[in-house]
Amino acid sequence: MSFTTITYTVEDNVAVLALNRPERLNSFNADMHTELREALKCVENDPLVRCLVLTGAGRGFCAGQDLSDRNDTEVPDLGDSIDKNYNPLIRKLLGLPKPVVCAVNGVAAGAGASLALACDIVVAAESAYFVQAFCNIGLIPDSGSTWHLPRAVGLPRAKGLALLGEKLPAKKAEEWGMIWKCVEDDNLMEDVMAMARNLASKPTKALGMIKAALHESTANSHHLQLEVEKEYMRKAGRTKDFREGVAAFMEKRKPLFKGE
Ligand code: T3D
Repeated sequence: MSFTTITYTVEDNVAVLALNRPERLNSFNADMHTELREALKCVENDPLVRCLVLTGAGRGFCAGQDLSDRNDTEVPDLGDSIDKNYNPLIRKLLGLPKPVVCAVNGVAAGAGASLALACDIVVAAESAYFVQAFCNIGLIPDSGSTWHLPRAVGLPRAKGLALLGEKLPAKKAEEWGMIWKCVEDDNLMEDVMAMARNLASKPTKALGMIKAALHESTANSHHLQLEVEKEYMRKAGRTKDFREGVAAFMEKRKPLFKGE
């Protein structure tokens, strides 16, 4: 498959998707949204893909919407843009029954920051930073940021970030619990790929169910969540990987999970 605004490769059961418009800090345009949809379909449907790594080409991760597409005199319907492009992208990532690791290689601004927050595990290079840039141009945080941010860092910090639109360095994002960890710039891809290969060797179906159960917990009472756990446990118990996990434990060997 050939793409122009992203790159997509698969190796060792890990798909690596890189946003690839470095001259615009990988900001989103219509073509990129179309190609992202195509690539995420491949991730979802390819049984060989058991983990996705999302990153950016060049010095930035993603600077949100390409503002040169918004620089005209017509009043745009941004709700339409959110509905057609951003919300489906975020929903797809959250609903993907496979782990998604985000390697934040540089600035993540606007919807680029929201994109990172929608991934399951976020690892950022030390020189990277996050900006809720929306308020700087008269917009509001989108792509799930108003949902993820307060849950990740608490309401007072979420408000500070969203209202001030200042840079949050990766190290501070780690201290605040907004991301999994911050690593030295030179180690970013090596660390992320090691993590991704490890995730890809785990029982994929169970990982998908863990992700879904954790997401569902945010809307459920404790009582209801116990029921959710029961149902996923029922499904997990029927997977081949569960049988393999128990057999390997009993035989004192390393399990060989196949994502089945
Ligand atoms: O519209 C809808 O559909 C609704 C949805 C909206 C979602 C959103 O994401 S709204 C928020 C949009 N994003 C921003 O407001 C961020 C704008 N960019 C910046 O604030 C800064 O560029 C950064 C903080 C991200 C990085 O700063 P810096 O100093 O490292 O780089 P720079 O010099 O500003 O940018 C480098 C180049 O990338 C530059 O081009 P040039 O001058 O070299 O030709 C710059 O114009 C371009 N660039 C950066 N961000 C964008 C962009 N071009 C278009 N759109 C961008 N978002």
